[in-house]
Amino acid sequence: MFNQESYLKAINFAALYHKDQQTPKGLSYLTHLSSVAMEVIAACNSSSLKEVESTVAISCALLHDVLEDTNCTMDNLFDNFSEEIALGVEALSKDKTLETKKEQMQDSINKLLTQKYPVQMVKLADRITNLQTPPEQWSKEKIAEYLKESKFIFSCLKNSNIYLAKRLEEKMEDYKQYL
Ligand SMILES: [Mn+2]
Repeated sequence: MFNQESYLKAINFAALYHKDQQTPKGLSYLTHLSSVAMEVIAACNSSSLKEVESTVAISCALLHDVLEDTNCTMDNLFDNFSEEIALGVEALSKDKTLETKKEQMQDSINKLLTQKYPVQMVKLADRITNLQTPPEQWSKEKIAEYLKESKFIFSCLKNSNIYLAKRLEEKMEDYKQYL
């Protein structure tokens, strides 16, 4: 079980910063954040995580794009959430000063590997959520590249949660239909 008040605090905070941001398909960005949180909640339930671990995982799920996509700073996170959550969100964020997407992904994985499993789980849940039908404008090459990157994420972080690892594996298998 997790703490419902923490969920409300995190989703309200995220909504305030993401404002009218949309997904590549034109949906409210909150659909992405709540879907990632939904995957994490399902995993927490089936893996009997402690309440404190679930709260870190679910809060990080709701906040995972707030540094990357909005003007929210680490100070804003530290003012509102525990150190574990703030540093978890930081590890889940790409360093956009790094030149290539590949370097950004490698750096993010390296940071995540220094974090506990509840934070690492969020990256698996994020990728599960992002493996829905690809946007129409994506080329076959881009789709293949995305699948390859997903396999890399899976191989690095699969030990964080067996339920999410299995779900990601199934999603990647299903995604091959778009190649
Ligand atoms: Mn995301």
